[in-house]
Amino acid sequence: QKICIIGLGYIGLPTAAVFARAGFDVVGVDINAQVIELLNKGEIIIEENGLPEVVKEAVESGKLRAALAPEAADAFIIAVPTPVHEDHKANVDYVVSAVKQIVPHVQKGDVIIVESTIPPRTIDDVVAPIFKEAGFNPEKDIHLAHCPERVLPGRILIELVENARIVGGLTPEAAEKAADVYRRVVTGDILVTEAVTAEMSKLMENTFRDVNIALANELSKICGALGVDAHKVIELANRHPRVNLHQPGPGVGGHCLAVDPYFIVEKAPEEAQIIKLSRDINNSMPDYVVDQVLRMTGDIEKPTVALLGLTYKGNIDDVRESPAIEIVEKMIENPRFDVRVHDPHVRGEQVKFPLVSFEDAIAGAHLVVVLADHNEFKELNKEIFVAGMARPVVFDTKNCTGLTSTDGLTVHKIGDLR
Ligand code: SAJ
Repeated sequence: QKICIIGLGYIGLPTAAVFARAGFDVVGVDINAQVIELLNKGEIIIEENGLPEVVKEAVESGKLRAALAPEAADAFIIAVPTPVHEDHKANVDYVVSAVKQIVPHVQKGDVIIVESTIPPRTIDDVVAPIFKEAGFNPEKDIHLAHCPERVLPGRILIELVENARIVGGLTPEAAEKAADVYRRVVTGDILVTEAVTAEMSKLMENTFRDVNIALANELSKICGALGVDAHKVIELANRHPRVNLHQPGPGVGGHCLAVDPYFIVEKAPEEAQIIKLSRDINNSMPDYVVDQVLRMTGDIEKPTVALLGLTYKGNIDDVRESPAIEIVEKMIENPRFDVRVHDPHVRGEQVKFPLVSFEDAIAGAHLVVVLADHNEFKELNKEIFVAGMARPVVFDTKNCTGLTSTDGLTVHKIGDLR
């Protein structure tokens, strides 16, 4: 069986590799010529555990190759981004153009799967009509489905195979046909439903997490105002068998949690109250962090502040929608600070400001702010800071370093300043 996958990013590429490993003939399509050229040599530019090896093997076996244009196949999988516009409305342009791109190659009986996250009703109201216009009966001639990806960056190769998978068809038959495709690679349960239910389920998964993180962030602000240790409260409350408070932090980033809830708000603005407020609370965190930094350094005329970690979470190289980037930019703009930035996972060309080594970042600094929970930062010990900094103060916004205030070192967490 042949599969054509449109979009070779964080989802499309591992998906292509996993299907190739399972014996499918896979052609991966992307608009980025560099990605195509590299992939055909068995190389990739994204960082993901285990991915380089699986891709290399798939390309060498001849089961995976890359091309700039789609080709006829038995199944098509669309894995392109769905960004949000400035006004927080979903931008499904990439999905629409991917669908239009494959239409000339689609034959009756083919399975067409959209994995990209899409607002509720997009399969019914946007994708199906494109096939109708092209002369297909979308309910009879083809099998159209939405199968949202639910993998966690850093664990993509494991979760692609092991997670339960929602398969929502435009028709029950479409759902079954799409499910058959995933059954060849997925060991988790395949959950068959309607397209619109699949769309809504995917969005609610990420919304659930975003709302819960907002609750944790609000808790940390409340604790800051009342002089209570938020992390201790979370630790203790979570010993209740039915409570699972999430972790506060410098904000919510990435291309999923910081975006998907808006797709629901857009479709039901009157009803989606908690969802909207949660987005606002999480978006307020970078300013809150900068405020805390100002208070920690208020007594120094032009403090040197080392900012460690730029990615939206630890041990990845992805800076999309990263609150850390927002914090860095706000601090660089503020003439009060002398800012130095370091991230062991980020390359200089990914960001608009200079990056320095860890040693250069902390040398002579008055404050270190940890903004991502990379493993590298979890291994740092007190002596490194005491020896290198002008004033050894660490603001651990991710509560990840394991450092506590002891002789010679002051450690702050989110929300611990009154
Ligand atoms: N975060 C917190 N506190 C927490 C947990 C996370 O502040 O307690 C922050 C992280 O630092 C990060 C953001 O939230 O900035 C998002 O990170 P994440 O690890 O929660 O999730 P993503 O965006 O990497 O991946 C999510 C996952 N969704 C869920 O866990 C419900 C993943 O399974 C989805 O496939 C992915 O979104 C997606 O593509 O939709």
